[in-house]
Amino acid sequence: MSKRVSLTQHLIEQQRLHNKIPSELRLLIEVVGRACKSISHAVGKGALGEVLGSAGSENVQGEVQKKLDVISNEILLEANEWGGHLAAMASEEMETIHRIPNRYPLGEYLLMFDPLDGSSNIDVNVSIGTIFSVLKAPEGMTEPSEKDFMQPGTKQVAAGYAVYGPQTVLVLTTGDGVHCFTLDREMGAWVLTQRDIKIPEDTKEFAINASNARHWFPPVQRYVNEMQAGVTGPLKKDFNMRWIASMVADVHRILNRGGIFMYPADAREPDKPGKLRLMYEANPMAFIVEQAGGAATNGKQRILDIQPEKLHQRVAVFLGSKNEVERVTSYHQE
Ligand code: AHM
Ligand code: MG
Repeated sequence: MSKRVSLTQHLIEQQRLHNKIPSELRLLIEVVGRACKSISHAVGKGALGEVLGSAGSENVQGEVQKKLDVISNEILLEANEWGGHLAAMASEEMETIHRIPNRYPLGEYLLMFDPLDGSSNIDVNVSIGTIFSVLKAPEGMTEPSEKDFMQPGTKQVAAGYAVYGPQTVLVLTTGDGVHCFTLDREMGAWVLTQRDIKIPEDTKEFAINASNARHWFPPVQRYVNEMQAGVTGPLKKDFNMRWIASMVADVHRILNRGGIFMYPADAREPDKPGKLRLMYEANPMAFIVEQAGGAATNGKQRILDIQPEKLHQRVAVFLGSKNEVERVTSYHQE
Protein backbone atom coordinates (compact mmCIF):
# COMPACT_ATOMS: atom_id res chain seq x y z
CA MET A 1 0.00 0.00 0.00
CA SER A 2 1.34 3.45 -0.86
CA LYS A 3 2.16 5.81 1.99
CA ARG A 4 -0.77 7.80 3.33
CA VAL A 5 -0.45 11.58 3.31
CA SER A 6 -2.50 13.47 5.89
CA LEU A 7 -3.94 16.96 5.47
CA THR A 8 -1.30 18.34 7.86
CA GLN A 9 1.56 16.68 6.00
CA HIS A 10 0.21 17.88 2.66
CA LEU A 11 -0.03 21.49 3.89
CA ILE A 12 3.47 21.42 5.36
CA GLU A 13 4.87 19.99 2.13
CA GLN A 14 3.04 22.63 0.06
CA GLN A 15 4.52 25.27 2.34
CA ARG A 16 8.05 23.92 1.78
CA LEU A 17 7.55 23.73 -1.98
CA HIS A 18 5.75 27.01 -2.66
CA ASN A 19 6.27 29.01 0.52
CA LYS A 20 2.65 30.16 0.29
CA ILE A 21 0.93 28.68 3.31
CA PRO A 22 1.94 30.58 6.44
CA SER A 23 1.48 28.61 9.66
CA GLU A 24 -1.56 30.70 10.68
CA LEU A 25 -3.29 29.81 7.42
CA ARG A 26 -2.40 26.16 7.88
CA LEU A 27 -3.89 26.25 11.37
CA LEU A 28 -7.03 27.88 9.97
CA ILE A 29 -7.45 25.19 7.29
CA GLU A 30 -6.88 22.42 9.82
CA VAL A 31 -9.43 23.92 12.21
CA VAL A 32 -12.01 24.18 9.41
CA GLY A 33 -11.19 20.57 8.49
CA ARG A 34 -11.76 19.54 12.09
CA ALA A 35 -15.09 21.38 12.21
CA CYS A 36 -16.15 19.59 9.01
CA LYS A 37 -15.41 16.26 10.73
CA SER A 38 -17.79 17.26 13.55
CA ILE A 39 -20.44 18.33 11.05
CA SER A 40 -20.00 15.05 9.17
CA HIS A 41 -20.53 13.22 12.44
CA ALA A 42 -23.72 15.16 13.21
CA VAL A 43 -25.02 14.65 9.65
CA GLY A 44 -24.34 10.92 9.90
CA LYS A 45 -26.51 10.54 12.98
CA GLY A 46 -29.62 11.71 11.15
CA ALA A 47 -32.87 10.93 12.93
CA LEU A 48 -30.99 9.13 15.74
CA GLY A 49 -29.28 12.38 16.71
CA GLU A 50 -32.50 14.35 16.43
CA VAL A 51 -30.75 16.67 13.98
CA LEU A 52 -33.30 16.52 11.14
CA GLY A 53 -36.12 18.96 10.46
CA SER A 54 -36.59 22.67 10.83
CA ALA A 55 -35.02 24.79 13.58
CA GLY A 56 -38.14 26.98 13.65
CA SER A 57 -36.20 30.09 12.58
CA GLU A 58 -35.35 32.02 9.39
CA ASN A 59 -31.98 33.31 8.22
CA VAL A 60 -31.31 36.84 6.96
CA GLN A 61 -32.44 35.83 3.47
CA GLY A 62 -35.82 34.70 4.76
CA GLU A 63 -35.03 31.00 4.25
CA VAL A 64 -36.26 28.51 6.84
CA GLN A 65 -33.28 27.26 8.83
CA LYS A 66 -32.91 23.54 9.34
CA LYS A 67 -31.54 22.23 12.63
CA LEU A 68 -28.38 21.12 10.85
CA ASP A 69 -27.88 24.60 9.33
CA VAL A 70 -27.81 26.03 12.85
CA ILE A 71 -25.71 23.20 14.36
CA SER A 72 -23.12 23.42 11.55
CA ASN A 73 -22.90 27.19 11.90
CA GLU A 74 -22.28 26.84 15.65
CA ILE A 75 -19.62 24.16 15.12
CA LEU A 76 -17.69 26.37 12.68
CA LEU A 77 -17.93 29.47 14.90
CA GLU A 78 -16.83 27.66 18.05
CA ALA A 79 -13.96 25.82 16.37
CA ASN A 80 -12.54 28.99 14.80
CA GLU A 81 -12.97 31.55 17.56
CA TRP A 82 -10.14 30.85 19.92
CA GLY A 83 -7.13 29.87 17.77
CA GLY A 84 -5.88 33.42 17.18
CA HIS A 85 -5.85 32.95 13.39
CA LEU A 86 -8.98 34.97 12.55
CA ALA A 87 -10.02 38.60 12.61
CA ALA A 88 -13.71 37.86 11.91
CA MET A 89 -16.12 35.41 10.27
CA ALA A 90 -19.20 35.74 8.08
CA SER A 91 -21.79 33.09 7.36
CA GLU A 92 -24.75 32.56 5.07
CA GLU A 93 -26.74 31.89 8.24
CA MET A 94 -25.90 35.11 10.10
CA GLU A 95 -27.11 38.62 9.39
CA THR A 96 -23.80 40.34 9.95
CA ILE A 97 -20.19 39.44 10.68
CA HIS A 98 -19.09 37.53 13.76
CA ARG A 99 -16.30 39.30 15.61
CA ILE A 100 -13.77 37.36 17.66
CA PRO A 101 -14.58 37.76 21.40
CA ASN A 102 -12.19 40.06 23.30
CA ARG A 103 -10.78 37.23 25.38
CA TYR A 104 -9.06 35.76 22.31
CA PRO A 105 -6.24 37.23 20.21
CA LEU A 106 -7.03 38.62 16.74
CA GLY A 107 -5.44 37.01 13.70
CA GLU A 108 -5.04 38.29 10.16
CA TYR A 109 -7.58 36.21 8.22
CA LEU A 110 -11.28 36.53 7.42
CA LEU A 111 -13.30 33.33 7.09
CA MET A 112 -16.61 33.03 5.21
CA PHE A 113 -18.78 29.95 5.01
CA ASP A 114 -22.00 28.33 3.94
CA PRO A 115 -22.11 25.93 6.91
CA LEU A 116 -24.53 23.47 5.34
CA ASP A 117 -25.06 23.73 1.61
CA GLY A 118 -27.92 21.87 -0.01
CA SER A 119 -30.27 22.27 2.96
CA SER A 120 -33.26 20.92 1.01
CA ASN A 121 -31.45 17.56 0.84
CA ILE A 122 -30.80 17.18 4.59
CA ASP A 123 -33.98 15.35 5.48
CA VAL A 124 -33.91 13.05 2.44
CA ASN A 125 -30.40 11.65 3.01
CA VAL A 126 -28.84 13.09 -0.16
CA SER A 127 -25.30 14.58 -0.25
CA ILE A 128 -24.86 17.98 1.40
CA GLY A 129 -21.75 19.93 2.36
CA THR A 130 -19.86 22.90 3.77
CA ILE A 131 -18.26 25.62 1.60
CA PHE A 132 -15.60 28.06 2.85
CA SER A 133 -13.49 30.93 1.63
CA VAL A 134 -10.53 32.72 3.24
CA LEU A 135 -9.40 36.33 2.70
CA LYS A 136 -6.66 38.35 4.35
CA ALA A 137 -7.87 41.19 6.52
CA PRO A 138 -6.89 44.57 5.04
CA GLU A 139 -3.59 46.01 6.20
CA GLY A 140 -3.93 48.17 9.33
CA MET A 141 -7.45 46.96 10.18
CA THR A 142 -8.20 47.37 13.88
CA GLU A 143 -11.93 46.78 14.37
CA PRO A 144 -13.24 44.37 11.68
CA SER A 145 -16.38 45.45 9.84
CA GLU A 146 -18.39 44.22 6.84
CA LYS A 147 -16.46 46.46 4.48
CA ASP A 148 -13.26 44.51 5.21
CA PHE A 149 -14.92 41.51 3.55
CA MET A 150 -15.70 43.46 0.35
CA GLN A 151 -12.78 42.01 -1.62
CA PRO A 152 -13.07 40.34 -5.03
CA GLY A 153 -12.64 36.57 -5.24
CA THR A 154 -9.17 36.98 -6.77
CA LYS A 155 -8.03 37.95 -3.26
CA GLN A 156 -8.96 34.58 -1.74
CA VAL A 157 -5.94 32.83 -0.18
CA ALA A 158 -7.77 29.53 0.30
CA ALA A 159 -11.13 27.97 -0.48
CA GLY A 160 -12.66 24.57 -0.10
CA TYR A 161 -15.68 22.45 0.45
CA ALA A 162 -16.62 19.25 2.24
CA VAL A 163 -19.19 16.81 0.86
CA TYR A 164 -21.11 14.66 3.35
CA GLY A 165 -22.09 11.84 1.02
CA PRO A 166 -21.42 8.10 0.78
CA GLN A 167 -17.89 9.23 1.63
CA THR A 168 -16.95 12.46 3.40
CA VAL A 169 -14.40 14.37 1.33
CA LEU A 170 -12.64 17.70 1.67
CA VAL A 171 -11.59 19.55 -1.49
CA LEU A 172 -9.09 22.33 -1.04
CA THR A 173 -7.14 24.97 -2.91
CA THR A 174 -4.60 27.46 -1.64
CA GLY A 175 -3.82 28.62 -5.18
CA ASP A 176 -1.58 25.67 -6.07
CA GLY A 177 -4.06 23.31 -7.70
CA VAL A 178 -6.97 21.42 -6.22
CA HIS A 179 -6.53 18.46 -3.92
CA CYS A 180 -9.05 16.07 -2.38
CA PHE A 181 -8.91 14.34 1.02
CA THR A 182 -11.14 11.50 2.16
CA LEU A 183 -12.16 11.21 5.80
CA ASP A 184 -10.87 7.99 7.33
CA ARG A 185 -13.72 7.54 9.79
CA GLU A 186 -11.90 5.02 11.99
CA MET A 187 -8.80 7.19 12.40
CA GLY A 188 -10.65 10.52 12.25
CA ALA A 189 -8.05 11.71 9.72
CA TRP A 190 -8.20 13.48 6.35
CA VAL A 191 -6.15 11.41 3.90
CA LEU A 192 -4.99 12.80 0.54
CA THR A 193 -6.78 10.78 -2.15
CA GLN A 194 -6.58 12.98 -5.29
CA ARG A 195 -3.81 15.38 -6.19
CA ASP A 196 -4.07 18.22 -8.69
CA ILE A 197 -7.58 17.53 -10.01
CA LYS A 198 -8.26 18.83 -13.55
CA ILE A 199 -11.67 19.43 -15.14
CA PRO A 200 -11.88 18.29 -18.78
CA GLU A 201 -12.28 21.31 -21.11
CA ASP A 202 -15.13 19.69 -23.04
CA THR A 203 -18.18 17.97 -21.68
CA LYS A 204 -21.49 16.34 -22.56
CA GLU A 205 -23.15 16.93 -19.21
CA PHE A 206 -25.03 19.91 -17.77
CA ALA A 207 -26.67 20.78 -14.45
CA ILE A 208 -29.51 23.28 -14.10
CA ASN A 209 -32.83 23.41 -12.28
CA ALA A 210 -34.95 22.97 -15.40
CA SER A 211 -38.20 23.68 -13.55
CA ASN A 212 -37.31 27.37 -13.93
CA ALA A 213 -37.00 27.13 -17.74
CA ARG A 214 -39.97 29.40 -18.44
CA HIS A 215 -38.29 32.22 -16.45
CA TRP A 216 -34.84 32.00 -18.07
CA PHE A 217 -33.48 34.86 -20.15
CA PRO A 218 -32.91 34.23 -23.91
CA PRO A 219 -29.17 33.32 -23.77
CA VAL A 220 -29.86 30.51 -21.25
CA GLN A 221 -32.98 29.35 -23.15
CA ARG A 222 -30.92 29.19 -26.34
CA TYR A 223 -28.02 27.33 -24.75
CA VAL A 224 -30.14 24.70 -23.01
CA ASN A 225 -32.26 24.21 -26.16
CA GLU A 226 -29.08 23.63 -28.16
CA MET A 227 -27.83 21.06 -25.66
CA GLN A 228 -31.18 19.30 -25.70
CA ALA A 229 -31.21 19.23 -29.50
CA GLY A 230 -28.46 16.61 -29.26
CA VAL A 231 -26.34 15.24 -32.04
CA THR A 232 -28.41 16.76 -34.85
CA GLY A 233 -28.42 20.22 -33.20
CA PRO A 234 -25.80 23.01 -33.49
CA LEU A 235 -23.60 21.52 -30.73
CA LYS A 236 -23.51 18.17 -32.57
CA LYS A 237 -23.51 15.98 -29.48
CA ASP A 238 -25.96 14.38 -27.10
CA PHE A 239 -25.88 15.90 -23.62
CA ASN A 240 -26.91 14.27 -20.38
CA MET A 241 -28.38 16.18 -17.44
CA ARG A 242 -27.80 15.86 -13.67
CA TRP A 243 -29.19 18.08 -10.88
CA ILE A 244 -28.57 17.12 -7.27
CA ALA A 245 -29.71 20.47 -5.79
CA SER A 246 -26.62 20.58 -3.56
CA MET A 247 -24.04 22.81 -5.20
CA VAL A 248 -21.24 20.98 -3.37
CA ALA A 249 -22.28 17.64 -4.86
CA ASP A 250 -22.91 19.04 -8.36
CA VAL A 251 -19.52 20.80 -8.36
CA HIS A 252 -17.80 17.70 -7.01
CA ARG A 253 -19.16 15.64 -9.91
CA ILE A 254 -17.96 18.27 -12.38
CA LEU A 255 -14.51 18.33 -10.78
CA ASN A 256 -14.30 14.58 -11.26
CA ARG A 257 -15.69 14.11 -14.75
CA GLY A 258 -16.44 17.51 -16.27
CA GLY A 259 -19.73 19.27 -16.88
CA ILE A 260 -21.30 22.71 -16.67
CA PHE A 261 -23.26 23.92 -13.64
CA MET A 262 -25.68 26.82 -14.05
CA TYR A 263 -27.80 28.83 -11.65
CA PRO A 264 -28.79 31.78 -13.81
CA ALA A 265 -30.58 34.98 -12.94
CA ASP A 266 -34.12 34.89 -14.31
CA ALA A 267 -37.09 37.08 -15.12
CA ARG A 268 -38.94 36.54 -11.84
CA GLU A 269 -36.97 39.05 -9.81
CA PRO A 270 -34.93 41.27 -12.12
CA ASP A 271 -33.19 42.89 -9.14
CA LYS A 272 -32.09 39.55 -7.68
CA PRO A 273 -29.27 38.12 -9.79
CA GLY A 274 -29.72 34.41 -9.24
CA LYS A 275 -30.08 32.37 -6.06
CA LEU A 276 -26.51 31.64 -5.05
CA ARG A 277 -24.40 33.86 -2.85
CA LEU A 278 -21.20 35.44 -4.12
CA MET A 279 -19.20 35.32 -0.89
CA TYR A 280 -20.08 31.86 0.44
CA GLU A 281 -20.82 29.86 -2.70
CA ALA A 282 -19.80 31.43 -6.02
CA ASN A 283 -16.36 32.81 -5.09
CA PRO A 284 -14.95 29.73 -3.34
CA MET A 285 -16.31 27.41 -6.04
CA ALA A 286 -15.01 29.71 -8.81
CA PHE A 287 -11.53 29.70 -7.22
CA ILE A 288 -11.55 25.90 -7.01
CA VAL A 289 -12.90 25.45 -10.55
CA GLU A 290 -10.34 27.86 -12.06
CA GLN A 291 -7.53 26.16 -10.14
CA ALA A 292 -8.71 22.90 -11.72
CA GLY A 293 -8.48 24.41 -15.22
CA GLY A 294 -12.19 25.24 -15.57
CA ALA A 295 -13.96 28.60 -15.83
CA ALA A 296 -16.60 30.47 -13.83
CA THR A 297 -18.63 33.51 -14.92
CA ASN A 298 -21.90 35.23 -14.11
CA GLY A 299 -22.71 35.14 -17.84
CA LYS A 300 -21.00 38.45 -18.41
CA GLN A 301 -17.77 38.53 -16.43
CA ARG A 302 -15.41 36.31 -14.47
CA ILE A 303 -16.92 35.69 -11.03
CA LEU A 304 -13.58 36.22 -9.27
CA ASP A 305 -13.35 39.77 -10.68
CA ILE A 306 -16.69 40.94 -9.24
CA GLN A 307 -16.29 43.68 -6.65
CA PRO A 308 -18.69 42.72 -3.82
CA GLU A 309 -21.00 45.39 -2.46
CA LYS A 310 -22.73 43.50 0.31
CA LEU A 311 -22.14 40.41 2.38
CA HIS A 312 -25.16 38.44 1.23
CA GLN A 313 -24.97 39.52 -2.41
CA ARG A 314 -26.41 37.06 -4.95
CA VAL A 315 -24.92 36.25 -8.31
CA ALA A 316 -25.70 34.22 -11.43
CA VAL A 317 -23.33 31.26 -11.78
CA PHE A 318 -22.01 29.37 -14.82
CA LEU A 319 -19.06 27.16 -13.98
CA GLY A 320 -17.21 24.01 -14.98
CA SER A 321 -15.72 22.77 -18.25
CA LYS A 322 -14.02 25.72 -19.88
CA ASN A 323 -15.28 25.49 -23.45
CA GLU A 324 -18.93 25.22 -22.40
CA VAL A 325 -18.69 28.07 -19.86
CA GLU A 326 -17.11 30.21 -22.60
CA ARG A 327 -19.92 29.27 -24.99
CA VAL A 328 -22.80 30.27 -22.70
CA THR A 329 -20.91 33.44 -21.67
CA SER A 330 -20.50 34.38 -25.33
CA TYR A 331 -24.28 33.94 -25.84
CA HIS A 332 -24.83 36.57 -23.13
CA GLN A 333 -22.52 38.96 -24.98
CA GLU A 334 -24.19 38.64 -28.41
P1 AHM B 1 -28.63 26.52 0.47
O1 AHM B 1 -27.29 27.11 0.70
O2 AHM B 1 -29.71 27.19 1.25
O3 AHM B 1 -28.65 25.05 0.62
O4 AHM B 1 -29.03 26.86 -1.07
C1 AHM B 1 -28.12 26.64 -2.10
C2 AHM B 1 -28.50 25.44 -2.92
C3 AHM B 1 -27.37 24.95 -3.79
O5 AHM B 1 -26.62 24.01 -3.09
C4 AHM B 1 -28.08 24.31 -4.95
O6 AHM B 1 -27.32 24.35 -6.13
C5 AHM B 1 -29.33 25.14 -5.08
O7 AHM B 1 -29.52 25.77 -3.82
C6 AHM B 1 -30.52 24.31 -5.40
O8 AHM B 1 -31.57 25.13 -5.72
P2 AHM B 1 -33.01 24.56 -6.17
O9 AHM B 1 -33.79 24.42 -4.92
O10 AHM B 1 -33.53 25.62 -7.10
O11 AHM B 1 -32.82 23.26 -6.87
MG1 MG C 1 -25.62 27.04 -0.01
